[in-house]
Formats: sequence, structure tokens, C-alpha cells
Amino acid sequence: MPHTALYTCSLCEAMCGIEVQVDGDRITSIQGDPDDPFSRGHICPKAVALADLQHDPDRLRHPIKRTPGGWEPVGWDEALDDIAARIHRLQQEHGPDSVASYLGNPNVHNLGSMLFIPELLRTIRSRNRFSATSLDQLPHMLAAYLMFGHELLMPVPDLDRSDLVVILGGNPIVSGGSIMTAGGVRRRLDAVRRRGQVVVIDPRRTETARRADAHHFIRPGTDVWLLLGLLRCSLEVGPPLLGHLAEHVDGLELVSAIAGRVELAEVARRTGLEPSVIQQLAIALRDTERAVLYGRLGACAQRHGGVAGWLLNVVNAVTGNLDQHGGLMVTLPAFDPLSPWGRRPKVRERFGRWHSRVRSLPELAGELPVSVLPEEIETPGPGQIQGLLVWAGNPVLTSSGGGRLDALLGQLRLCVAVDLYLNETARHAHYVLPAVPPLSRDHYDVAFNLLAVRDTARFAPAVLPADGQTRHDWQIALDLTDRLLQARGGGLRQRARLAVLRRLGPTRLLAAGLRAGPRGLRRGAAGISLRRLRAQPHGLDLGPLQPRLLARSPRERLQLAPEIFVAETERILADRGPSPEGLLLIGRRTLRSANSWLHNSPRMVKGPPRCTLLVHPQDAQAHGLVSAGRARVRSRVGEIEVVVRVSDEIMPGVVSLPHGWGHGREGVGWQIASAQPGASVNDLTDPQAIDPLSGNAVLNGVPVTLSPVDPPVEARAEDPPASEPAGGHG
Ligand SMILES: Nc1nc2c(c(=O)[nH]1)N[C@H]1C(S)=C(S)[C@@H](COP(=O)(O)OP(=O)(O)OC[C@H]3O[C@@H](n4cnc5c(=O)[nH]c(N)nc54)[C@H](O)[C@@H]3O)O[C@H]1N2
Ligand SMILES: Nc1nc2c(c(=O)[nH]1)N[C@H]1C(S)=C(S)[C@@H](COP(=O)(O)OP(=O)(O)OC[C@H]3O[C@@H](n4cnc5c(=O)[nH]c(N)nc54)[C@H](O)[C@@H]3O)O[C@H]1N2
Ligand code: SF4
Ligand SMILES: [Mo]
Repeated sequence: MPHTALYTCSLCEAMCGIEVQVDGDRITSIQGDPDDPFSRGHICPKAVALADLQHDPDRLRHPIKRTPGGWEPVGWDEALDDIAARIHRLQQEHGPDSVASYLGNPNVHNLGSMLFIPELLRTIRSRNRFSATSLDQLPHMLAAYLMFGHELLMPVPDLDRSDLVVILGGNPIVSGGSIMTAGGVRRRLDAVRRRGQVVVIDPRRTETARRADAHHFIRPGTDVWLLLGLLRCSLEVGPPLLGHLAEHVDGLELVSAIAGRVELAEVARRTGLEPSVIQQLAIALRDTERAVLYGRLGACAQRHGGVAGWLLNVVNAVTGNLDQHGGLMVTLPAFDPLSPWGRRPKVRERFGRWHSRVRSLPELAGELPVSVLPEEIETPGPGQIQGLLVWAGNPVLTSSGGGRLDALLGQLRLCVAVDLYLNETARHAHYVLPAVPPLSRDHYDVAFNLLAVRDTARFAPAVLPADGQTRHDWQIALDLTDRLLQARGGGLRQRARLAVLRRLGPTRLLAAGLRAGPRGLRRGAAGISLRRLRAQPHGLDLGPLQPRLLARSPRERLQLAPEIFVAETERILADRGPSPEGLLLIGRRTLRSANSWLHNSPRMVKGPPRCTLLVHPQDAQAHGLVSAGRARVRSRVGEIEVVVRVSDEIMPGVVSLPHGWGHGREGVGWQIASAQPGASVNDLTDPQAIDPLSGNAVLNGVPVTLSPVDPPVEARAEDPPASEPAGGHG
């Protein structure tokens, strides 16, 4: 019988409620759920990819093993036993750190992975733990940890009540919003514009910029200067507006001292922004009762990302927009990752407890920056990585210097991938273990409810049973943990605990977490329980954000000026050297793409190629490039060839290329639709280029040079005029 099931899309952070039409084991359509109080019917073109994933013949449905004759199917028991035995052997011979793990982005969208993979990692006991976090939001986490006492206490814009939203290095219209979960972000931004203004500061006139009231270009990698300028201008016109936080904050004098040293002319020189623009923005952020400065990937995955992540909080604080309605606020989610089982979090030492072996970069929250992965595989000596577990990730295409990783993974003594596909990274594995795709698992967003612009809760049971021999990520994690304990001999108590966890599964564990959570039944009869969420399948609205930073912070006093940020800012201010010259490369997201995947869905990648290099007309002319022609792009670490698109939506001196492409490598088990392999921008990004504080990769502002692949030709008649807004992308 055809029927409609309610579900939540997990392909980006927006948490859109969807209606899935099911006929037998086929998905016949996917639409927005108009009754979801949070997303209110919004979806983007990616939602239908959930169906493509489900039915994709390329998706792995049984474990496979590398043999001299190629990939062969293998039974789960044989695969798991061998993997566990080999992990154990490597660790016995070379120590616990010889086996590393890399967790990719989709784990954060996966209830079972969030709840059960930590158990496996604890059991592996390696300090070489990596994830997509250090290609992404690590600077925001470092700031949250040092200022507010917990790396997950990242404030988000109170978008629906803000009258001025300034967006620095984010493109929510395409990305769906990040560290700003907001299903239907376009509608919400349009509403801000009706009440007030949206201002975008970005080296590209993005889809978001085109819908904003104002857009200003900024030279890549210089956001830290803009933020210093805003700080200076704000404190020049009046006292800091800390409001109720004033009595609870340390470090204001240090922040004021820094502001006093900032020269606006220098800020203008570095950023390319007019001093008057910076002054006006600072005044508007102060004078608008409800305003917020929101910064995201472009502002933090860059060379001063750590200081930028800190200053974003500081500028909001001094302009009266931290922990205030309409400003940057924290959530109170029904399931609270800060204290999943109801215990109030304590300030714990979570930073720099150990360092990477070769470059000595600090750990944060148990993880090292993934930029060190290539050198940790390559450099011999005690602690060298010999085994790698890649879980729902594709670092060959997504981590900086991925090309080098591509060349190194083959020398590992053990490589295991857990994925939906045999991707560019998994092709180097000895085993690939097939996980269950989204629609076949119960879903509740433990990560993104923490980062949403409104508190909500929605539970969605699986729509279809798991197919083939696929297993849930959480089952695979428990299976491996158990086998590893067996291989080591002993661990009886932990094995008994695993048996209990297995019986509970993620859904009942979630139920326990909801009950114990800050809004749970334990706190009163009206509290939230899984049963209540099941009874309200469209989701529950738990109300707008409230000023809760002090109550949520494990710290007695908030720290406005942690030492390492101040010291690094001193260095930045003292640096009188020239700004990087020449062309700088930045990233770009497109609507029908999720990092390195979904590129095999014809519905996703139909139309013109997406992996194009955007070049300003002046730069195109200077380098002999034309639209649809090919360019060779070189950086310190690599070179690639890409198709060019000339457009003045990008600022002069900057070129932009999306990441996650560069398919078509030998041995990959999924077909790229529309012959669009593209090239990998991460063959150009440099693993040595990191934010010195957090170790986050520098993915934006990469120095490159360009040359035409073919001899220069006159622009052909059919080339679009250079200034025409690009059609078709995104
Ligand atoms: N140059 C540049 N590089 C970037 C970025 C950039 O802006 N510029 N962005 C960075 C960011 S923000 C991120 S988050 C990273 C992402 O980088 P990664 O997390 O390394 O890569 P993804 O492409 O998200 O890899 C997803 C893989 O997980 C698999 N998968 C999907 N769902 C599941 C599941 O439920 N279970 C399992 N086991 N597997 C699953 C998919 O098949 C796919 O192979 O890329 C980063 N890289
Ligand atoms: N369709 C789609 N949606 C996605 C993803 C996807 O791959 N595809 N990925 C998801 C993931 S993993 C994440 S983390 C989020 C990210 O979500 P966002 O943070 O919104 O990321 P981007 O869309 O990459 O936007 C970054 C912006 O920063 C700009 N930028 C680059 N360098 C600089 C700089 O130096 N300064 C400033 N001010 N701006 C700069 C870029 O031009 C770009 O517009 O998106 C998520 N949503
Ligand atoms: S915006 Fe994000 S959550 Fe919403 S439908 Fe698109 S991919 Fe899914
Ligand atoms: Mo990300």
C-alpha cells in the first residue's frame, strides 16, 4: 500500500521536515512537510537525493575485501574478526597511536554514530583521532571552550528576532546555514530584510549577497582585521554594551587595550573595505537594538581563523549582541550534548593535553588537526600511523593536501572504510563496510538541535528497512569494539556493557537522554519524552532562544580575553609585513552537492559543470583565460586543470573553486553522472597552512598562479559577456 512517512532530511544542517511517499520498497516522492513548525515545508533540491541514495545500484550492500584479484565480497564475521585482529596486532607492535581514525561529516547527522562511535574510539585508545571538524568549525569550538568553558557551547544567531544580520564568510542560501540551523533560511533572511537589513561581507557576490541589502567584497584571509576594526570603532563611539553579562565577564580591559592599538587605515589596506563602511557597520551593530554579527566557514577556515572565531564573539559582546534577543545566543536542546545524561558539565581540561608527534599541534576535545595526517603516515619512528579507520568521510578529496594523502594511503598496513560507497578514499582500503543509508534509520538530530536558531525537537522513525547486508553505523561500531576487546582478551565488564548498549540501541538511549535532559520528564510532567515526540511526528516547537549563556556555561566567569587569543592578536598587530600578493583561491558550495558526494545522482549534477574556476574578467584577461576554456592552477603543493568561468561576481585578485570534486580516479565504485569528474581543490590546499591556534586547515585564501592550458584564444562569440551573472550553478 502506498503511504506517506514523515522524516527529517539529514543532508545539511537545516533539519527540514519531509514527507516521503513510499510504495512497497520504493520511494516515489519527497516533499517538504508543511506542518513542521521549524522548517514549515521548506526543502531544497538535495532532499530528493535521499531517494536516489536509497535506490542507487552503486551503493554498497555487502562488505568487500581487497584481494590480489580485486574487490571481493566477504562475510561480516570474517571481515570484523580480521580487522580487529589486525588493529590489535598493530597496536601491540607499534603502540596504541599507530591506529588512527578519521570521522567524516555525515557522522554528525547520524544518531547512532553520535551515540556509539565514541565507545569504539575510547576502546581503540589512540591519540591519533581526526575528523572533518578541523576542516571546518574548530576555531568556533576553541573560542567556545576558552571563553565559555565548553567547546560545544557555540552561540548561534537569533535569526528570527534580529533586525540587522551581518554575514561574514557564510552563504546560507546555498549551504542551508551552518552553526545556524534554520530550515527555510531564505524565508527567514527575507523576513529580516522586511524588518531591517542583511549585510554580506564576502570575496564573492554570493547567492546570499544577491538577496541582501548590501554586499562588500573583502580580501580573503583578512577577516581578523575587519573584526579588529569593528572592535575599535565600536569602543571609540561608546562604552562596551555587555548588559547583564557585565558583572560576569573577565578580560574587558585587555580587549579595550587591543582595540586602542588598531589603526583603521591599516584595516582598510588589508581588507580592501572603506574605513567609512567599517565605522558604519560598527555603529549599526551597536545602535540596532537587535543585531548580530555572524561568521562562518569563510571566516574561520583561513589563516587567522582562531582569532577570528574569538573576535566574532567579542565584537558581538561589546556591541550588545551576545546573549541578547536578536543577537548571538545559545540553545537549550531537549537532548543536550553538553551533558547527555543530565549531569551539569564541569570545566575540564580539553585543550593541549597532547600534541601531534611530528608538528606538535595541540589536541582539542580529544582530536588532532587532520592537516597532520599525511606527515603522521609518512614520517617513520615510534607512533607512526600504520592503520586508519575512515568512517563516513573522504579525506582524499576533502582534507587539505588530499592529493598527498591519496598517494600515501596505499602504504598503510591496515585501512578500513565504513561508507555507503567505495569512494576515492575507500579505494585504498583493505575492507569497506557498508552502512545503512539515512531513510533506513531512526533519526533525531543530537548535533544540530544544539545549533538551531529556535529550540525544537523532532523524532523520525526509519522509513524503510535496511537492505542487502548493510548494517547500521552504530552496530558496526559496537561489533568492532566487541571484537577488539575479544582480540585483546578480557574486557569482560566492558563487553557486558556493550551487550546492554546493543539491546538498547540508539533510539532507547536517546529516550533516556531526553528524559534526563534539560527539558525532560525528569523535570516535570510537561517535559519531553520520546513517547511525546512519537505522538507529534511533525516536531515540537520549544520556543525562541533565551539569554542562557551564564546558566549554560560551566564556567563561573566568562572569559572575554583568553591569553592565547590576546597573544596571537599582538603578533598579528605587530606584523607590518606586506599582505599576500597575487591571486588567492577560495572555496564555493553548490546547491546540488554535499561535500564530496551525491555527484553520482543524475538529478543532482544535471546541467552545466559545477566544478568551475571563477575568475574576474581583469584576471582572466591578464592570464589569457576565457569562459569554458581550461586553466592550470598551481599552488605550493600541487597543480590541477579546471574549466574556467569568467564573472565579476568574484572580486579581482581572487578565484573560487568548489571542493569535493576530482572524481574519476581508478578503482572507485561509483559512476559519476554527466561526465563531471572535476578536479580536487584540495590537491592545491596546503596541509602546512593552518590556523596557528586551533590547527584548523586554511581552505580559503590559498596563494595560486594561473595559466591557460590551451594557447590563448580570442573570446568566442558564444561566450557569455563577462559581467553576466552566472546561470545554472548552485
Ligand atoms: N577546499 C575545501 N575543502 C573542504 C571544505 C571547503 O569548504 N573547502 N569544506 C570542509 C568541510 S566544512 C567538511 S565538513 C568536509 C567534509 O569532508 P568529509 O566528511 O571527509 O567528506 P564527505 O564528502 O562529507 O564524505 C562523506 C562520505 O560519507 C559517506 N556517508 C554518507 N552518509 C553516511 C552514513 O550515514 N554512514 C556512513 N558510514 N557513511 C556515510 C558518503 O558516501 C561519503 O563517501 O570537507 C571539508 N573540505
Ligand atoms: N549545498 C550544500 N550545502 C552544504 C554543504 C555542501 O557541500 N553543499 N556542506 C555543508 C557543510 S559540511 C558546511 S560546514 C556548511 C558550510 O556553510 P557556510 O559556512 O555557509 O559555507 P560556504 O557556503 O562554503 O560559505 C563560505 C563563504 O565564505 C566566503 N569566503 C571565502 N573566503 C573568505 C574570507 O576570507 N573571508 C570572508 N569573509 N568570506 C570568505 C565564500 O565565498 C563563501 O561564500 O554547508 C553545509 N551545507
Ligand atoms: S536545506 Fe538541507 S535539510 Fe533542508 S532539504 Fe535541503 S539538504 Fe535537506
Ligand atoms: Mo562542514
